[in-house]
Amino acid sequence: MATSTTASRDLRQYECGPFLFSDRADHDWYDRHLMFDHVVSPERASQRERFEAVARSLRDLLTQRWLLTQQTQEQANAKRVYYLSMEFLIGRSLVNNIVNLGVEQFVRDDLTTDPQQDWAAVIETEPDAGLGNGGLGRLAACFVESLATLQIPAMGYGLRYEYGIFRQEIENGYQVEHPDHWLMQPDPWEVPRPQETVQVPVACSFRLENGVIRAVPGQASHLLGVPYDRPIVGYGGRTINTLRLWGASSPDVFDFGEFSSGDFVGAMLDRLVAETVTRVLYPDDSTSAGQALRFVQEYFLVSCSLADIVARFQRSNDDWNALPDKVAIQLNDTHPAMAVGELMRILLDQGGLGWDEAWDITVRTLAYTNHTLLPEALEKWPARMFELVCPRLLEIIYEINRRFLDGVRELYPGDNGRVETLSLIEESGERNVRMAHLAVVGTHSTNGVAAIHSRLLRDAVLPEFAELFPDRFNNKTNGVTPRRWLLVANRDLSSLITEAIGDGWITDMSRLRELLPLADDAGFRQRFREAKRSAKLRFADWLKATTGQTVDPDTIFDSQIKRIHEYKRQLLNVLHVIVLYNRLRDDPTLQIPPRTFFFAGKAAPAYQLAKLIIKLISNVGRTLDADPVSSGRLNVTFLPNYNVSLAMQLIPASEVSEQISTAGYEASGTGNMKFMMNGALTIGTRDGATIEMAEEAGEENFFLFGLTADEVADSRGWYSPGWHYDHEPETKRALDLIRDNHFSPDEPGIFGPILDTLLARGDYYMHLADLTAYSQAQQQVSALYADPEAWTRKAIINVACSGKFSSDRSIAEYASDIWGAEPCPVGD
Ligand code: 26Q
Repeated sequence: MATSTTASRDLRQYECGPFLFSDRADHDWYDRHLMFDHVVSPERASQRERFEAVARSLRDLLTQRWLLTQQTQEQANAKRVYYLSMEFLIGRSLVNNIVNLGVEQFVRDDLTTDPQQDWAAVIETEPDAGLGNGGLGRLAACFVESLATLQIPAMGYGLRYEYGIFRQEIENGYQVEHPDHWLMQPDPWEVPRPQETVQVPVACSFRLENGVIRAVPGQASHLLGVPYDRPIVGYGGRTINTLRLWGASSPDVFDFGEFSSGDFVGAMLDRLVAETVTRVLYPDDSTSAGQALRFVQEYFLVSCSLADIVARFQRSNDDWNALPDKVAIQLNDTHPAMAVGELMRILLDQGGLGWDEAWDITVRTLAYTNHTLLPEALEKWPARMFELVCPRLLEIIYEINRRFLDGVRELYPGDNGRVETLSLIEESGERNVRMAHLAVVGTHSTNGVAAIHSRLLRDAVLPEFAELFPDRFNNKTNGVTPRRWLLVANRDLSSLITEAIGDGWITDMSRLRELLPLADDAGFRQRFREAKRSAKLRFADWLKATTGQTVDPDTIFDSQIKRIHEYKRQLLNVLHVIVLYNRLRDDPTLQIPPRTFFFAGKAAPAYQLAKLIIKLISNVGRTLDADPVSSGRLNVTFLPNYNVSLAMQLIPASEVSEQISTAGYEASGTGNMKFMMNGALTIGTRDGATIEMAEEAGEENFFLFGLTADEVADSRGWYSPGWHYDHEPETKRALDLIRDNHFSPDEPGIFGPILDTLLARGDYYMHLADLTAYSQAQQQVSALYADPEAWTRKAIINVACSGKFSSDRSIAEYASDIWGAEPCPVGD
């Protein structure tokens, strides 16, 4: 690293976006941060210290633009979008910020001039901010980036979990969870704003009893919500929006009385309990276990965010009726659905409005996105939790329900069944609030995240609501940001695209269609293959360096990377691998193009079967490696600790994308889109957004197979996995091989629960129904791969037709159809 001011440091010499610079000629920010922030001599600075110094220099660089964005939006008094989400799966920010700011040249020339410095290693020291479980959290992160790129005044609100999604290690094939203390070292991107702390009233207080935190009903207290702001840089660096994450704290540092009397733990308790609220992300992505702490987290997010939104609104407006014209609040699933009650509370109790006026404003301000059809994921909260923590919200929810059901009775006299179905309150057993019902009734828009999902939501999950509110139900097909998932993740392919059609695609992905004619150009196909090859080599090097695992780039790279869940059917993939293995055992001379089957994903810590699936994948991998008949020809690799950074490495290198959920269960999927943009071919079911991807590219460029969602639903009554076992020899042999402990000689019987779900318990996700069709589709994949020209042609067509799946398109649709929000350009 150059520590002297040899080169001119004047930023104005660079083409680096619309920045404002002070008149100082001396811009050696990096050197200053490196030395002064940590009081370390630059030659001896660690990689981590170097990362922090680069990040802090970039923050300096973007500060004035960030402030200007806020001023511009405030002065314009433009309508603002607030995206409320319990999860933001951000990943690393350094390279994305450099690229979106357009300062690569500056960073290269000025910050990275030391030939000794290993910049790849510096980049790797940034923690992967894992404040989310999977798709829903990553979608929120893509959406805030697109909002900034489209220059829409917007803010994300979430929680500043001290521990993100756990770090996964694989020991002897088993998942082991470790805490992810990502904030151990100060995060250079966040700006704490203690002056803007908000109070969250809580109707109980807490005490420690034998090491367990217990609520004391009736003794009111409050929590503090401290904002930590992160810059969200739009592409081109013009708009820099804010992601505000709330950290929980308590008003009193400690009780001096207790401290003096020697009760040190008691003296610190309030603070301990308060900080527990944002200590850790719940690592479940599909079950709502009804934990009290999760309830408090949701309430805390809603209470802090609405207080902040309302304060912001009141700075420029004095009429509550203007709220829906100035504020649009999007609820990311039902997790923040208490916002319906909380906004009503503010309007009634603080604003002094009447019920009807308050209700009209609330409904017009809020909108709700549903992300799942799995019944076990639909949130219900016991009324007693509301009573304990926020009884006024419960009172308001009861009143919403009373008025709503009065209306229903008027429309459907005597139809008590319908009243029970629609009620916001579940009355059988313990009283529960049905959060999805609250969200539909209390908002003006309910959207699904892919066409098929929105249709099923309307027709199968909430038909009675759709009948009442037909205009509220709509679809917004998901998208992903092409900056992170193509431009940054895949430099080879993105350069090739830019060379061919210019760089307009970066902010207008529909332009990718201009690549279509090049699918028939042999020279372009050659270069496209070279880009894929270099991504494969880069991945192999990266994997070797970070985990020590080796992979053979001369094999087909086939990837299934996502949370481990039965409905996603990692088991179907493994069963097919075992089918291929049996074929090789029968005939070792069989020609099968060598493949590496990559798996990666985390299982919820309490989801035993998902954890056993990881063990099966690992053991199959080990067995096939050790068997000369399959070694080097069928490789199964489980990559530990799937996160955003791993996805950014593996997706560009992948040739086959596995999207094989039971039709009707994957709401959309977003990984599917990332693979498509990066030139992988998809083998998949007609589920989620995969259907729309195949529509865009043409089914002839996809490998679609298996039951449709309607067929799955129709066969529920009579489907019998045993029939497939009895009548399909390859299915039987694959299952028998597992049963005979071929993959578990040292732990006989361990895969019993997997065989049980597939055979004894009815195979709910219909693996066996689809196995034959899947194997046939896989055979077509192998056959096509043997013809590189035909393969590449389809891959290019896929990239060219992936434009629809940019989150810019999704956000533009939300902005015009749901939010009524418009760009607010930030000038120079
Ligand atoms: C709820 C209550 C208590 C604890 C945890 C939860 C919880 C947390 C996360 C429930 C669900 C989730 C996450 C769901 C999710 O990621 N859904 C995915 O959303 C993507 C974006 O729309 C879709 O592409 C995926 O299809 C969908 O599975």
